[in-house]
Amino acid sequence: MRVIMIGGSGFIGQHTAKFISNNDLCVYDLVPPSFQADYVQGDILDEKRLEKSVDGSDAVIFLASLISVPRSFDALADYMNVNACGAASLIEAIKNANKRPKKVVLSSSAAVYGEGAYACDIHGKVYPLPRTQDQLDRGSWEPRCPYCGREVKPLPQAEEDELRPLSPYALTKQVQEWLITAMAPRLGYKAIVLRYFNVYGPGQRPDSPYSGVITKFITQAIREKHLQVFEDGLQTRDYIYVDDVGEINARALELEESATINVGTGIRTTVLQLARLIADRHGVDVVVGGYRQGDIRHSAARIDLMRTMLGWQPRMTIEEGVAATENWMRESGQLKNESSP
Ligand code: UD2
Repeated sequence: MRVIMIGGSGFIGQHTAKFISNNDLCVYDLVPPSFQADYVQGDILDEKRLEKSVDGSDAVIFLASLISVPRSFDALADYMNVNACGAASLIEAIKNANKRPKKVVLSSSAAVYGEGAYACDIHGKVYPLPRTQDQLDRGSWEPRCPYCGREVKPLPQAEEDELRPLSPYALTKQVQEWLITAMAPRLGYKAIVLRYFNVYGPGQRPDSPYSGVITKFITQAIREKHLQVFEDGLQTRDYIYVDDVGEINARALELEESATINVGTGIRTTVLQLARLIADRHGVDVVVGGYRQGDIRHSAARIDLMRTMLGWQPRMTIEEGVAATENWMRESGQLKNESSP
């Protein structure tokens, strides 16, 4: 099968490549991949060049996106251009190709759920309103029932839940989902939307203020700085190791039907647990306080579809994954430049 990975040179692409190496693989990206594959240098918005690369491919794995929730508030046009227009550009390319691909696997994000669904003792399943600036300034971190104002308990995020994106980033992922899914029957491909939860592991950029929290904390700990945990640290995320995600992408290529599937572990970890896990190994402090605009409070996946449709169960525990990530950061010399943030 000829597979084209668009935006395939990045963090998730390099781990996906290991699991699809038995295919005829092509990477379309601005920078060349670090692994063996045909390579076309190109911009996601260059429809003509994209069309040439897509033409004749059996499947597309679409990984080209800007990924930071906080940065998306300051770079609206970039996020709309790369993420939303990028997906539109792919569709134009598919539409105009002589031989269209039969499958498109989209890397979407759990961010599309926004704050997600919660359980209220009185009102059952509810969708809390986004936390207001005033609530956050007062340190009132937990979402509340929109009807009675009581604190509510987070439910696992399920694929059929309402989508209520809370950041420009999340909105662009929803646009990608909508475009890729809605155009599938018209253009004759199957759309497999994968909603990644918090992906981490070797290859993730550690040196930017917008890096994922795990590589950021490991960087701070190795540099003997304190770890800055936002809110009260009891917010939760579902962290999934990047090799697990790579294998899931490979399995998604085998699916014969369109589907939308969560990609997580189903396990909630508080940011404080994560910080302590890393801080204790290094003997550094954890400092709690402050908050980030647009952050949701709780996030964990319901993974029944991932199990049944992809036959998959996550392998790496957070302890093993954090250790493997730290080894990679040390061995690959990621932290040589001490002046970077
Ligand atoms: C991640 C992904 C995003 C999306 C989403 C899906 C990155 C950079 N972002 O967003 O693309 O797919 O997951 O669930 O991978 N935090 C601290 N201290 C810090 C930095 C972060 O306490 O110095 C907290 C932050 O407030 C949040 C949690 O750590 O509660 C995770 O933050 P993140 O930036 O790693 O990821 P998130 O969930 O915003």
